Amino acid sequence: MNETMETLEQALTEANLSKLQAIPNRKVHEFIANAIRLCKPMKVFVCNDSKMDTEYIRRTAIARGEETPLANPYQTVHFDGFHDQARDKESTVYLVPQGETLGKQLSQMEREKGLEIVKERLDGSMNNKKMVVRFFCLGPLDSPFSIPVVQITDSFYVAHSEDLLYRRGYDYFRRIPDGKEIFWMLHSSGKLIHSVSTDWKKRGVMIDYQENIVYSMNTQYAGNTIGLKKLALRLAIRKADREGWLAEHMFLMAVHGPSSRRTYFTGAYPSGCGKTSTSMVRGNTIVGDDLTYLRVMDGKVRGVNVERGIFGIIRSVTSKDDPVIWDVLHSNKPAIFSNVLVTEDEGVRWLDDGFDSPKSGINHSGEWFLGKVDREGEEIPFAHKNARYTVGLDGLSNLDDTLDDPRGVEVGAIIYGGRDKDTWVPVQQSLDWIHGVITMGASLESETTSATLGPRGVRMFQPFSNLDFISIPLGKYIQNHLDFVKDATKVPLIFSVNYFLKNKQGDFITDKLDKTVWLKWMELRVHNEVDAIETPTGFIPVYDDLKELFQCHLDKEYSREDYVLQFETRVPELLDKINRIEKIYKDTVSDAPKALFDVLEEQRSRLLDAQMRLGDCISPLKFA
Ligand code: SPV
Ligand code: MN
Repeated sequence: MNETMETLEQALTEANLSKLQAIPNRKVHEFIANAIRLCKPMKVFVCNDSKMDTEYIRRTAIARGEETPLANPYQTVHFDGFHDQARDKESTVYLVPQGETLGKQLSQMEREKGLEIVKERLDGSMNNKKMVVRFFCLGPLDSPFSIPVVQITDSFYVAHSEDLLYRRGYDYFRRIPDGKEIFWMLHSSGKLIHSVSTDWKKRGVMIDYQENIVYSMNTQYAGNTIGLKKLALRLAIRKADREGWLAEHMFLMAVHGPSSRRTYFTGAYPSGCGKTSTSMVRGNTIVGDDLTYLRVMDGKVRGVNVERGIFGIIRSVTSKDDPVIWDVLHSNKPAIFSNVLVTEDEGVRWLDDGFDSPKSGINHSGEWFLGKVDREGEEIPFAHKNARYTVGLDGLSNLDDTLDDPRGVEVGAIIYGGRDKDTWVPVQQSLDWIHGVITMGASLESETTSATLGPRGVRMFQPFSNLDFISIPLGKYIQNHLDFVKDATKVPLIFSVNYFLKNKQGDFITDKLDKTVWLKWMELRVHNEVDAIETPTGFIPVYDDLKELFQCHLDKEYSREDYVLQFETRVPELLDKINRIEKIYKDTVSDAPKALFDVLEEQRSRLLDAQMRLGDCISPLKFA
């Protein structure tokens, strides 16, 4: 008998072994056997797609204290460690084979050295725990987009979350051909006290792209542990690079136009900048809120949602602004809350939920009371700013009916948006594909938020909202975008949006719901049904069209003053931005395409020309 079978027979009960043997794939067996030898679990549970198995995962997450039931019997709450509340960019590294480099923008380590650290940290990491083995599919099943994934974890919370967020794939694994590329995820929460990872100083996410394996260690926060989310995205970007498609940090939605026309949009915004809320805007339908794969098929760009659920930021979710999510979170659909406050009556509260602040409860710091401070003397808010909800999309009243279409949907437009207080207008269309890729995607900047560890509110380079996950040299990634549509007969439009413009006093100058109008305007542009004004940085809306759209969709009087203030071309800020972006690419991206510098230079000279004629701050009416 070979070593793999020996390990599996020793570690698995007969029932679990037979579940595994029903998947006739040697590599699957080897990966699991290797993980068993390394992590030395007390027991192994192989989860199939049955209700019995998935219910066992949920119940065990509760029994082990990783989740706690709430008053609503369909809901639970999970807490991550006090220092483990967001994605840890610093400890996320690519393991790079000798002689290779991914460029200065990506954090990386010599592969052999990284694997030594992995071995040391995972050795015996499950010796008093049960290992869960799960099978999933990224993207719809049996589709050109499908990627099968094996997830191993010792966290039943992780396994349970994935059940809400991804398509079950045990049966799919039984029928995939032997040579099919598979992604492999191995996670251990490490040592636990009160169900919380304690070795967070040895936290790490290590991406061995040579073997398509991602290791996640000593952490529980979903963004660091849920293999199918950002860990698989990093592998998918490499696969997409090899195969000529794109793996993106984007929502996918249908914007509903006149006569119920549905036009599909993707949108890339950094975490915490309105991506989920845009995909949920009233009067439209959602396909996905976070991850999209894009391929050119029969000359058209088509996209799918990689996931089937939402791991969303709960802060500021209110019944008024987010009625669909609000309803799901108050229904009998399964939901996991994380890092919210649990009240005495087993309800949950989150920041800016529209009610008076609570005085006490349980949160990620334990027993919480008003005025509680951390070790540094900082006041602990009643819930974490990055508190989240995990739900399946199937509970949403605005779910688009194409979610599981194996061919995906035709994409009419792509949006790039960041958190930018002083530069970009609320919405504009790029001059063409290349201009959009370079001046919007590759030039995206955004202020940091609570979705990652570290300081907040700092303007950072965030190309394509995907920098945290890009796993190939950045210049190559940009070139792939430029080339992507070369065989397309219909090229999607590219837009930028900015929901975060402020006036000199520091107040936002657009309303939260105004994105409704920007979406409707973009939809009309896709079909050439509305005019636009050409400015040095792109096409912006005509006042009268916006006025009508505001009236029609928000029942709001939109003033010419607001329009002028929001859509003025801020030349000095735009020139500063070009200088910043150009410098980053010159200094840190040795393979940046020449087109990038050319397109930025053209934009600079258009801006300088306009500045000479019209001044620093140019009213949109002057371009009309
Ligand atoms: C994000 O931070 O972009 C998220 C949540 O969507 S995480 O799972 O942390 O990636
Ligand atoms: Mn995200």
